[in-house]
Amino acid sequence: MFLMLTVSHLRCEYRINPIGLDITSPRLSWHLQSDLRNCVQSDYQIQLSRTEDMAQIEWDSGKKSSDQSIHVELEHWVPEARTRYYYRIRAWDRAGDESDWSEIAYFETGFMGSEDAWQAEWITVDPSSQQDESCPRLRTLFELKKPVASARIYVTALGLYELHLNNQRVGEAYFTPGWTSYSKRLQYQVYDVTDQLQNGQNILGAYLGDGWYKGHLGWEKKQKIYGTNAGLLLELHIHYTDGSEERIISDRNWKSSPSAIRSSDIYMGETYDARMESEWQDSSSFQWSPVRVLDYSKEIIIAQENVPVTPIEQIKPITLLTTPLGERVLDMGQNMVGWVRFSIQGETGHTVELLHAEILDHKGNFYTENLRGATQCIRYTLKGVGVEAYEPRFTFQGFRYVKLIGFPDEIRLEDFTGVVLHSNMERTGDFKSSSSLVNQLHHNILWGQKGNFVDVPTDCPQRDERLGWTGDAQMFIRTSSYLMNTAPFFTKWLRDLQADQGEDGGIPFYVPDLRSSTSDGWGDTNHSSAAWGDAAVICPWTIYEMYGDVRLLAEQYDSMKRWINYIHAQGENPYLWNTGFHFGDWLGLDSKPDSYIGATDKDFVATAFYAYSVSLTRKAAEVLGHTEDVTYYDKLHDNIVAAFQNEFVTPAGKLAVPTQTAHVLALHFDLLDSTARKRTIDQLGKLVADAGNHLTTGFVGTPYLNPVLSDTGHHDLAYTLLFQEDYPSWLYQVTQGATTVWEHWDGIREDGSLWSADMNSFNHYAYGAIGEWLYRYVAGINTDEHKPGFHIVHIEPKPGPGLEWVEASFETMYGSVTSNWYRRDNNEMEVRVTIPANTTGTVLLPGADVQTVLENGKALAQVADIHEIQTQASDVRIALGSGSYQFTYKVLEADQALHVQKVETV
Ligand code: RAM
Repeated sequence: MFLMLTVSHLRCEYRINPIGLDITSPRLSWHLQSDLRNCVQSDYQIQLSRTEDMAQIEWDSGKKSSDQSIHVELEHWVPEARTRYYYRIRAWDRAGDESDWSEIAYFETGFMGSEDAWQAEWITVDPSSQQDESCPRLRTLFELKKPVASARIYVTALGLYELHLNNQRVGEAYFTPGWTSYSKRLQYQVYDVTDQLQNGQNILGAYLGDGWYKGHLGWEKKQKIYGTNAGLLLELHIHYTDGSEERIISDRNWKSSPSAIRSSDIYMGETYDARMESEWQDSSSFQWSPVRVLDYSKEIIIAQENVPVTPIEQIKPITLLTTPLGERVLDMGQNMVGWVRFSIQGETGHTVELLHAEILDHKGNFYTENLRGATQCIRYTLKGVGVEAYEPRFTFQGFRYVKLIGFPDEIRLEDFTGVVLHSNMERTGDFKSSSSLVNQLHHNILWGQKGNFVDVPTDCPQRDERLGWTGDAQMFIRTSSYLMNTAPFFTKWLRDLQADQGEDGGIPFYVPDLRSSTSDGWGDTNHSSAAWGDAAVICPWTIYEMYGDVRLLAEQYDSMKRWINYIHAQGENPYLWNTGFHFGDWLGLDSKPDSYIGATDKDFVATAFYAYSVSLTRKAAEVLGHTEDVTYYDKLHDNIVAAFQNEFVTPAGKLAVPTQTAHVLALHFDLLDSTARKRTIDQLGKLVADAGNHLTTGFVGTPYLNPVLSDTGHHDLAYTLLFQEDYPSWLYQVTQGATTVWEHWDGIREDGSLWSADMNSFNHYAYGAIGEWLYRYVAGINTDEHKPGFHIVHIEPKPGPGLEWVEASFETMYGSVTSNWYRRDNNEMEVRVTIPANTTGTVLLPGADVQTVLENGKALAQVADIHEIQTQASDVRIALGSGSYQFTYKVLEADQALHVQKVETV
């Protein structure tokens, strides 16, 4: 039979065939695909088996009448620990089609908190046998005498580990076990090593690196923040074909030795002496000495929550430069994060160095001052045998330029490869337009995400900081969730946020929080800035909207409430937040000279975010059915808004804080009555005009600036801001050759001088939050907060002066949404959209007359698949089912917003 309906893209907890889940009710999601429009799932069936042939069905949902196809739980079923479950799904749609069974996917559980978990012991190097700073190796040897059916390694470390089994690296993940709030939560990973075992003798070992656990961390460059000893905890579980099981565990019988990795540090780089390399089985360079058992908690160990960091792509240098100072520098052509893999041939004992920098200074020399104390240096000493290849493992660099020291006279570009590493999130968004500058901006935003989503959302990936700043995360979370599937990434981070939340409900400036992990404890000024701490609310809410993840919302709800309670308890008036330290509109251009803090009154910012977080927490309460809380937050919100108006709006309705950011926040958070709103909208237009049609906003105002302009009738102005190429603007840095987004609007000034080296990152995603406006407004792809996760897709393209076309796509949990629009000569407009199966959509055709719109050449009234047509002002709104549609029409002459002026693009 020819099937038109298919089920594909099987995911468990957002992941393809995950192993090591400790979730009692894992959620399954799938895509439905149909050749027909208007496809809605009527029923589904899920079957689960312990074998891939599905011979014996362990659990069967039966044909279940439901349109749910994301986050589906398996009712009345709990998985067993350390078990792989295969699953397949089929579906029926309302048109009566039935799909075939999907391909088979699987998920596998971890220890699930079972009692026999972690029989292994924590082991570490005995300090009496290793005094050097090298990364230790720990190993064990064992014999296998029977055929193996399957084998898994369960492993974690204090520090970072890299496992080797029979001289092969295990798995593809780097920087494992990942960075969490280590004293409270430490992830373990699970590897399927069935194929790496061999009959007879086997050798299993691990390198241990300092990593975030005990290497330099934070700008104060403290070491050993979480602990002093790198340690390993490992169990290898072997299932033999005869049904028996054996465990090889880390214990006092393991041996340790120093290694050729002479030192390694996330900020500082790696030093490697290849002369000291030795095979795992031999002891030619080092003695293998007894290990020490470490007394360390196993209670805090949790399964891996985030997707792992892996090498994602490779780039080749575009050229080799010689700078005016005579330095030999590779240009990778892209500010990237990861490292350089290189090959070299030379004499034994010769040392080469690679230094990494983001930019060249205005004279063209290699510039590293903005790295502050992070040396980012790779030092390699040759063994002198043939061609040697090297890449580091326990460090990463943020760089575009690589200074080569000690390399042979002749340098071949092909000997160098940039290895880009980041959390391996599925790419979901794509945006192309008629403007190559805007496309480059999109590229820069994407690379800002790649470089700063290395297990934790960081502010920067190069200097001695690289911290999970809460404010930056909330600013960029929606943009990042258009670009990639960030749900597991933020799930893990939000749990750390919750774990590091103070007893009083305060939220650290960055998560994982370093200070609460040291004996210094909480100081007065290291937590709970407005717009930073609000990440506790904005982030779970955004993940809920983007992925329909109610579970995460429920899990974070208590943390959200506690954050609100914290604010409520500050100051004398419980409805204003006018006490404490705040970053304000960080790096706003209207700041006093030499200040990082923009002109917008900090109490204004704090109170505005207070109201906003209460409004989102109220929504969360509604979703979660906490009706009493809904009433409470409603009232609280009213009181805050009243206090805000009393404090910051004149009786005549003028906003008393005369900055762009203040106007943007008051409008976006809906804090004004209609008179004040009208005046604020007009005044915002004037403020932007007074600044020569440029922005003056910092971290807090910028993310909402263009959305607010588009929402309040200043849409053309939003386009004007987008297309500015002189300072300050998004495209200024693009025209300066940026390949990532900068921390400062004027990181490199028009005269070539640089912002102070004490804080000048060229890879910082905060201002990249404009990406949200590109997807959500320009392409117009939006979800519906009442049907989150894009179960209803709203497509409202917003053309404007300067763009002739846009082609955007976004992979939702249900499948791919596209929104393409083309503004042709003669005012012809074409809008092509795709709504995924099992969702419904609305499409807004801007400047359209319902009489003249054609869908695939047919008048709208004749298109059977269209559910409803509404005319609103000069727009036509169409409600429709899934499928691809092509609308063409002539734009109404009067619609000014659509007049396209061609702008010069480079
Ligand atoms: C700097 C960075 C970071 C910001 C903090 C307040 O460290 O700019 O992004 O969040 O300051």
